[in-house]
Amino acid sequence: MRTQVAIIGAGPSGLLLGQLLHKAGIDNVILERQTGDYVLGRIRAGVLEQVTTDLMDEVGVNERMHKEGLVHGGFDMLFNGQRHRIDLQGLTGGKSVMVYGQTELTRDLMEARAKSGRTTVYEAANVQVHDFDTQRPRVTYEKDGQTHTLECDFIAGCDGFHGVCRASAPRSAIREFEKVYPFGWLGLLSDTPPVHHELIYVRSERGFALCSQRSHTRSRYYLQVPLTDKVEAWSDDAFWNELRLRLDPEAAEKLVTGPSLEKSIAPLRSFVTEPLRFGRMFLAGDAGHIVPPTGAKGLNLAATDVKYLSNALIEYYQERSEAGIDGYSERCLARIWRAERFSWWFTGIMHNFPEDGPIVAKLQQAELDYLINSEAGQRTIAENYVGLPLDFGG
Ligand code: RFL
Ligand code: PHB
Repeated sequence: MRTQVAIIGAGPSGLLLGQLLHKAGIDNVILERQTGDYVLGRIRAGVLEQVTTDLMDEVGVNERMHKEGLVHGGFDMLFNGQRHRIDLQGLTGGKSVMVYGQTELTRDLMEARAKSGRTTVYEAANVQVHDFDTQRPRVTYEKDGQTHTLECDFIAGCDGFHGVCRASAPRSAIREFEKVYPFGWLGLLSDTPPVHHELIYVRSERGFALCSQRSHTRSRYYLQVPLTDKVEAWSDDAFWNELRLRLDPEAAEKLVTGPSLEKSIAPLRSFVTEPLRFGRMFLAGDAGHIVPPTGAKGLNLAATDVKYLSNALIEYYQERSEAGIDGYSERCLARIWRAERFSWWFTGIMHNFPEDGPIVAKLQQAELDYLINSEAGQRTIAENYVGLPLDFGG
């Protein structure tokens, strides 16, 4: 088989890249290790920045998103027992975010992919990338007991943090920056009405909590937990009791509980790979970087990476110019580091770091107190949360 761009991974970055290239008439094949249902079963992001919804508009996969997505013009921060609203719209000249689950966005992109007629191979085993340092890269994979070869012009590594593409880059050409946090997030999904119409980010002495949602009838909650905790040890009752203890009395009173549909623990990490290009192979999304989820940036960064990458590839095919692909890594990394900084900082002021001692907790409280009482402070949070413009910094 031959194609122009071989895309590894059918998560949001691979599917969105496939759609952007398809719209520009560029042939592409997606190879995914798992089944489609498995990919859809992963409960992850919930908050889309406007740049992401704009991209979904651009590829024409937006009908259900605009019908079912919830536009949020602000969110609450709870600390020292008090809730404070960050008025995203008022502080950013009218910008907002949209609450629409990654599962739904992925499902919409999968349906559009099926309609596009381009090839997607699910359950592609033992995917390996070859010769990306030459003009004629290849990808091999196994399907139904047979080995296949996909010849291509470029390889897009959209295969997430544990993927094969980054792992195949020569160690001498790659630099990795990593910070692993000493706690994880225990998430619970339930068919219960959200405790509040907007999100609540909670800093409490018992640890961070987040009240999020997927719809008016489906809630998503998170608790900061030690990395040693096992999800099996957390009964639904234990989760709800602990959440209540981290909320303010009004929210604790209002909280509607119910059986969990899903419960899992995710570790928190900041991670960046430099560069994001190795000859004719590019990394995009979680394959190249990870942010702690506090800033809700992971999926949005994946979307902007593939926007930059599709622009670069379209420029290559339409204008025979390599300027875009040459600049891809640097351009993406500037945006990635800004989001990494915000996510690291927001994680740092909202979580408990018991090993750092009581002075750090006091300093966190003082910082939050300053931010919330300063319009400049609130604006800094708001403009980063809604997402910096694509051309920020030139
Ligand atoms: P994905 O989604 O991991 O998809 C990669 C795909 O590649 C496949 N794959 C392979 N295929 C073939 N061969 C191989 N060797 C392969 N290895 C892997 C995998 O099966 C998979 O299908 O990466 P992608 O597309 O870059 O998307 C990134 C996002 O999924 C991620 O950044 C977000 O979910 C992060 N995130 C959030 N982001 C936000 O923008 N807003 C949020 O509110 C938000 N909340 C979250 C989050 C992530 C979380 N977890 C669990 C990590 C909340 C949580 C709890
Ligand atoms: C979610 O709804 O899963 C979610 C929302 C906001 C975050 C992280 C996760 O910052």
